Amino acid sequence: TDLYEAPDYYLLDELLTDEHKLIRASVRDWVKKELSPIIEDYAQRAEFPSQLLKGLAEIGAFGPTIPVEYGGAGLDYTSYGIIMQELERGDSGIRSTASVQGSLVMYPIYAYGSEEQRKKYLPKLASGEMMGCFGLTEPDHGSNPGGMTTNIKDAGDHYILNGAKMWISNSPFADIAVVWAKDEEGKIRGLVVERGMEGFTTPATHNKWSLRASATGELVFDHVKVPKENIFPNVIGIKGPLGCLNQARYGIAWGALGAAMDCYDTALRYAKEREQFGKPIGGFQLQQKKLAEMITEITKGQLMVWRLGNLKNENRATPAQISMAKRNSVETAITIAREARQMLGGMGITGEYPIMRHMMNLESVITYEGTHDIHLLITGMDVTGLDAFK
Ligand code: TGC
Ligand code: FAD
Repeated sequence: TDLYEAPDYYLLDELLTDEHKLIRASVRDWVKKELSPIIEDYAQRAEFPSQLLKGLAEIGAFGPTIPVEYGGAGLDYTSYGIIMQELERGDSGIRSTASVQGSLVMYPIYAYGSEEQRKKYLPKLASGEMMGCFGLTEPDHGSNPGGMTTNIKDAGDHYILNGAKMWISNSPFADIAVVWAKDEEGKIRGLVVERGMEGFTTPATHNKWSLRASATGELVFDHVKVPKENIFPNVIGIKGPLGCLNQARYGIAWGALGAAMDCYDTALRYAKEREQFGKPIGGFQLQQKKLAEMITEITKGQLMVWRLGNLKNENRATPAQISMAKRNSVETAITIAREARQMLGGMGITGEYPIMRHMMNLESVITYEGTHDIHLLITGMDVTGLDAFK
């Protein structure tokens, strides 16, 4: 079981409640028993392990912060972060599925939806009976989602939706899609599109070298009739989708550190066992430098997300603070994955160890939910007051 003990160099466990530790133990246990034994095989075959959905719902990975009356667990943001950390120690793609369902589908329905929409969708999404996806990015508008061209036109009791979204996690199997589109006045609105609506298709994206165990696809809308009751009444403008991203990016800040921990754990154990030149490679200074830097960066990252969690619990975390943590954690994880991969020598490129899979997954994580560059520019704008985007 020592395989699954997280590095805790600064005794951060003392900052967690008993409930946090219980949640962590139950998710960690599930990852160890259900996810880790199968994930490499699914990633190699580029297939999403859909049998995990039920278990993900049971451990409370879908919308843990959503209130109990709507099927959520009503947990705090530290708990949410811990769940994402443990899932991503298993695989970034499985964490993605949970991020999308909770932060990008359930959150907007809860925060911007009508009472009818909340009651109709949230309990089923929490239980995994219904799966969702989030359509913001378009073929020509990724970092600049405000330029989107997907649009709705008023047609009496319904809207007519046209356009296309690209790179959408979970789209190939989702039952519903939270879609962002411009109305006739150019204002961004969010609406729920259901599988089966005429003119709505979700072609899968193939040939990915990253997040291979996660399903990615497009959303194509060809004159789709969407009932007016499916539009979110309580938000207008780009701040709607960006508000969802705050939730998901916060979870990724914790999650990516989980991937980093798994790479560090693996490299540390390997370095103590693998002998060359008559002694364990962990006894050579060059390998110790790598391990020492890894644990230092993980520890700094842990402190950052713990503090961010507290700010989030108090509703004081700013979007720019969340950007900084998302960027830092992913940078930490991807650097650690690359160093850890080298420490395993040739074995590091095989599926016998999780490192190469984490490393390739993190190439998506550093790009989605705002690229590394975009988050840097958000920090730059925050500290200077000058907008480098426009
Ligand atoms: P800008 O002019 O700066 O702001 C427009 C309005 O939005 C407000 N705002 C925010 N509100 C809430 N949360 C945030 N994070 C916000 N950021 C900005 C802002 O205050 C303003 O409000 P108001 O009332 O004054 O109008 O907006 P902009 O159009 O210039 O864009 C800024 C920029 C570039 C930072 C933003 O568009 C951005 O973050 N781009 C990156 C796009 C992105 O992250 N896409 C992610 C797609 S979803 C995804 O990747 C899912 S992966 C899923 C998985 O985990 O598998
Ligand atoms: P671009 O925006 O074209 O960026 C290309 C490069 O230009 C990047 O390096 C970027 O940093 C740089 N750049 C852009 N603007 C600037 C600037 N102003 N200054 C300096 N450099 C700049 N989207 C969804 O809506 N829902 C999902 O579920 C979803 N899931 C995803 C899953 C995967 C596996 C992937 C890979 C992506 C997913 N995305 C999703 C899309 C993701 O959010 C976008 O890929 C991301 O926002 C970047 O957009 P882009 O790919 O169009 O790159």
